[in-house]
Amino acid sequence: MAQNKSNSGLCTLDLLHPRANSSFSSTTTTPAAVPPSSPSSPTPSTHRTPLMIRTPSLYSQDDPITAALKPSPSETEHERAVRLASEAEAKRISEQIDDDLREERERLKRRKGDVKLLLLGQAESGKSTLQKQFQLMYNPNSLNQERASWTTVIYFNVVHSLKHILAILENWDDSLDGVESPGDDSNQSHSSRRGGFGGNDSGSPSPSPMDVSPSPIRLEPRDGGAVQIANLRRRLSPLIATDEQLADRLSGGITVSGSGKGSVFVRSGWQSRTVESALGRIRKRPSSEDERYAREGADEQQDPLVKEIGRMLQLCENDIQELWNHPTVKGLMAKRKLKLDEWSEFFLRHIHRVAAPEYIPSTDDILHARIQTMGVAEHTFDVNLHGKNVTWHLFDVGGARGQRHTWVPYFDDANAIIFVAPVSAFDQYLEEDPRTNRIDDSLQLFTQICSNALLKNVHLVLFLNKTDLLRAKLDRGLRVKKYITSFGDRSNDYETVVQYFRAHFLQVHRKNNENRRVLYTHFTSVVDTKATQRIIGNVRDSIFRGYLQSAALV
Ligand SMILES: Nc1nc2c(ncn2[C@@H]2O[C@H](COP(=O)(O)OP(=O)(O)OP(=O)(O)O)[C@@H](O)[C@H]2O)c(=O)[nH]1
Ligand SMILES: [Mg+2]
Repeated sequence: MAQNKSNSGLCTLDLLHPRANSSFSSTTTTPAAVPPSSPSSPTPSTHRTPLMIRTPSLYSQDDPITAALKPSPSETEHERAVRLASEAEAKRISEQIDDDLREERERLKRRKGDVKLLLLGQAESGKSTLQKQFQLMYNPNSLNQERASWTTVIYFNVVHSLKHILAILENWDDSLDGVESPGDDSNQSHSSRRGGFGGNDSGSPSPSPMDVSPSPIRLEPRDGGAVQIANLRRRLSPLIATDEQLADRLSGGITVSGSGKGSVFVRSGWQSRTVESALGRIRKRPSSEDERYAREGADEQQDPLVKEIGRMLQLCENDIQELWNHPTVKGLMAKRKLKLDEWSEFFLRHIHRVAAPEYIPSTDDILHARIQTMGVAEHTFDVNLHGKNVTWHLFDVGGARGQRHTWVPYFDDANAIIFVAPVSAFDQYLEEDPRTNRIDDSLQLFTQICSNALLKNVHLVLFLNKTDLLRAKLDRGLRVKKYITSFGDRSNDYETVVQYFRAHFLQVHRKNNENRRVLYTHFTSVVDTKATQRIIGNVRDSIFRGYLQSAALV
């Protein structure tokens, strides 16, 4: 559920309480509300002449509020009926508020013993992917329930990637003959700072199962290649045109500025809202049929839009394969003139499966799917350790610069933070600020977290993430020195590079560590379920030890 802390704190609730009671209960005329110390207080039958039978008391005409709310002496029967009805409604609301407050107080009391864990880090660092790993580990049923709704995201990722490829190709139509040499990386200095990504920067380490069928036609570079791409563009255009509808479906019509890639931000709970919004557009099915769909986890398939795009993908699969395997596309990628995000490459490589009829995303697909988090999303699950059941609240935040102000209200009662920094991003720049190198931004952000007074006692864990993509980039020959000059002439191998980045984060921590707290560091690839779940187990144990000590439970 998306949280708005400023509206759910004790302070707000305490202010509401007395107002609700004072307004309503002092004016009610039902016998239950008559104060016991006021035997002569009005009953419904005496309401017409209240002044005559009321004795001066705390509850009577001395009280200006009571006086102001007093029925008029000339009140008609009809007016009286209306007034009584509205008083009854007011009482009902007042009682409902009391019930809500009682429930909220209970919830807060229960929450006191809970563990609150924040996932922090820049956009695309892997926070939501890590959250999915927690979900898989502690609440796998919930991931199954929302499995079908990920189809919309994955279709969006595919359509958006195709749109991006065709947009880049548009600018290269005139010079197709210059890009026929995949592997030629001589022109890297021309690479834009728009934030291209590892997947394709690093190239596919091995040909994908889907890459086996080469483009059926080998055309002359200039004219033939251009004609072939023009034909593909024409045939794919109805599919590409669904990009905005899909974005709209996912975001619920909310657009967030500052996302240059035209990506979509979603608030937590989007999974059920996407389904609801789809259901609202179609005729209600008989309940038995509904159950069957729910059982099969195929609710999302009821969405006519998603269904239609599934059908289009099926029809376009060969065209997508042809575009993806086109020598021009491969050449532009090799020259880093076309930069695709890691998820784009992942889903294009698996297009045969994604475009299949009745496609349901696998767990691996869900881990690779990309959708930006807006605000703060809370996920709750129970963790049993040494026979003790403790509720954990995981707060997954939006990492883009425009989202970071939403983190602060969660700082004051956090027990632990996992800070996620993508070490593969040494050659990438912020989408929000193309002048800022991503590693640099992560270090700045980590400095702010380490030095924040509200967080000085919080258990701190650092995930140096996307190590798989870092390894692939280095294997492909990308040089760290080119992007981070301070790296100097160190060896460009994986071990040297990760230790170099780690040392920088440790230094930030050391310089901002008055409380001498420990920093737990892990090298991670959070799309790797087995390795990540082992690390989550370690993190859970270390957080739990600190939690038990601070809660004086041992
Ligand atoms: N290969 C690989 N991909 C990763 C890894 N971690 C995350 N990704 C992918 O990177 C993309 C972005 O990850 P998210 O978890 O959505 O990033 P985020 O930090 O939640 O981003 P915001 O919500 O915008 O703050 C997704 O497509 C993930 O599948 C990793 O370790 N390796
Ligand atoms: Mg996220």
